[in-house]
Amino acid sequence: MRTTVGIIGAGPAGLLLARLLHGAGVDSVVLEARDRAYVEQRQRAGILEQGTADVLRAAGAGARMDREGLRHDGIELRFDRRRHRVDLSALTGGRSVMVYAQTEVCKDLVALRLADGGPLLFGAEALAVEGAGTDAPRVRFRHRGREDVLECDYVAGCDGFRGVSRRAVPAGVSRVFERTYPFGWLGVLADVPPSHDELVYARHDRGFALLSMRSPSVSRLYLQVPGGTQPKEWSDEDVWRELERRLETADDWTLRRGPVTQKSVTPLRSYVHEPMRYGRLFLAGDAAHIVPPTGAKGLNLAVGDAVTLARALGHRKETGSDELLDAYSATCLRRVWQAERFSNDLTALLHRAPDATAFEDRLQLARLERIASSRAAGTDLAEAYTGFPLEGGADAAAADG
Ligand code: RFL
Ligand code: PHB
Repeated sequence: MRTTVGIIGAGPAGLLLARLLHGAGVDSVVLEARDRAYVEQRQRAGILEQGTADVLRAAGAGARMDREGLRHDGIELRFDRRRHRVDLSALTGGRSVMVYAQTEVCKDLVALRLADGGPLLFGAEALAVEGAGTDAPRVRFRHRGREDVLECDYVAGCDGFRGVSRRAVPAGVSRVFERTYPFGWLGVLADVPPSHDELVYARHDRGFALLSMRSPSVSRLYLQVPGGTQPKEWSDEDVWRELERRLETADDWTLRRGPVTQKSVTPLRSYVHEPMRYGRLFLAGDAAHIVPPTGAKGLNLAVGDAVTLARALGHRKETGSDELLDAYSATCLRRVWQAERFSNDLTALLHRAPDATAFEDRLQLARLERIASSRAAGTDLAEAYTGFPLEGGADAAAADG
């Protein structure tokens, strides 16, 4: 099998890249290890930055998002039993975020890819990327029990944090920067209308809690839990009681309970692999970097990488110039590191470390007070939360594609 761009992984990064390349007249093959149901149903992100929503619209993947997604102009910070609304729009000159689940983004992009004529191979597991440093890279993969080879001009490693593509970068070239946190998030999905119309981020002496949503009738809730926690250690009753404690306010706000339909634990990690390119292999999304979910940045970074790579490959096709491909890693990493910084800061602001001292508790509260009382501090949070601009602009990028 032969193609111009071999794309490993049909998560948001790989699917969006395939769509943008199709628009730019660059052919590609997408290899996805899992089946379609897995890709479309895995519960993960829920918040799209405004720039991400703009990219999806310009790529022709925004119609259902605009009908069913929920535009949010603010978030609530909760601490000391008090509530403070961060008015994202007022602080950023009108920017907002969109509540639209990753599962739905993936469904929309899979449907478009199939309508574009594919190819998108489910159950096709990449085993290795070979010859990344040559002009003729190849992806060895297994599909329906048979081994096969995809010959490419370029390979896009969009295979997530546990994928194989990163391994094709020689050890002497790779640099890894990482931090693991001594806690994780227990996440539940519940069939109950959200108890607040915006997201609530709560700092509590017992640990962080987050109230989010998937739709007007489905809540998504998270609790900070110790590292290594198993979901089965928490009964539904335990989860609700703990959420009530951490989200409690001095006013008459109450938490609505409902049937829990899913429960899982995610470890928290920060990770960056540099460079994001080796020869003709380009890493995008979680394959190259991970952030703790606190800042809701992971999916948005994956989208940014896909846009930057699609633009560079389109430019190469149009002009024969490698200029944007050569700049790919550095261009992405500038934005990645801003998201790493923000995600780490917000995690530190809202979580309680197992060894936190009373002094550190007071500092957290002072920082939260500062965000609540200073327009400058609030603006800093609001700008980062609604998203850092894409170099070259989202519209320009998607219009290319
Ligand atoms: P993905 O989504 O992991 O997709 C990678 C795909 O590659 C496939 N694959 C392979 N295919 C072929 N051969 C192989 N050898 C392969 N190995 C792997 C996998 O099956 C998979 O389909 O990576 P991508 O596209 O880079 O997308 C990244 C995002 O999924 C991730 O950053 C976000 O989900 C992070 N995240 C959030 N991001 C946000 O922007 N906003 C949020 O609100 C948000 N909340 C979250 C999150 C992640 C969470 N978890 C579970 C980690 C909340 C949580 C709890
Ligand atoms: C989610 O709804 O899954 C979600 C929302 C905000 C975050 C992280 C996850 O910061």
